[in-house]
Amino acid sequence: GHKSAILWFTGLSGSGKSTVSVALETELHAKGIHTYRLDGDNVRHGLNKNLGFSPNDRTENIRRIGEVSKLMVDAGLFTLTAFISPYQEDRDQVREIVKSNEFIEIYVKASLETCEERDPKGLYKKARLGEIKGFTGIDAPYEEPVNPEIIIDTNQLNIVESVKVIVSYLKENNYI
Ligand code: GGZ
Repeated sequence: GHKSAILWFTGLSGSGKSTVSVALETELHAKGIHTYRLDGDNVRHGLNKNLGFSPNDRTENIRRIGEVSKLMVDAGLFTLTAFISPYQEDRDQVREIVKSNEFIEIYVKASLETCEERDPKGLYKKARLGEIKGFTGIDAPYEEPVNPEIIIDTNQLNIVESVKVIVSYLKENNYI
């Protein structure tokens, strides 16, 4: 058996949240664990398609994702969320609506320099040129997690190593 929880990935655009969460999900499936992954592709185009990137809209984005994640955890799923979630207060708010051991904050840490170098969608370049306003890390804030359960430094770790760190945490804390 296992004890379901929200695996809340947070970090800059390009830090590796999506990549690591996809790889972790594959690993959990191999262990027979049921999961659901929430990311921009299935949330910002559906449930949250009326929201943009203003501070208020980001807060509402995270609030809704938190509420949906709570329902999924109640249904017995490991829920993996991959959103920048730049505000500590918003992440803390999600932590508060579930039981204390049901929220695992995973800080996917990479320097802004690294993220900007990766720039898989060319968005940092656009932000630097002023074509996108209010881009996280450039002209909008990212508040580093104060007390995350797990830190994944993707400047140092590859995907396989990153997944191992999280799986070890889940084993040591009797989630799986
Ligand atoms: C940050 C933006 C912005 C702005 C569009 N700021 O690399 P991506 O493309 O796939 O990840 C980013 C994604 C961030 O959406 P989230 O829902 O995770 O953000 S938040 O938690 O802050 O609500 C990026 C793209 O959307 N994107 N405009 N201005 N990222």
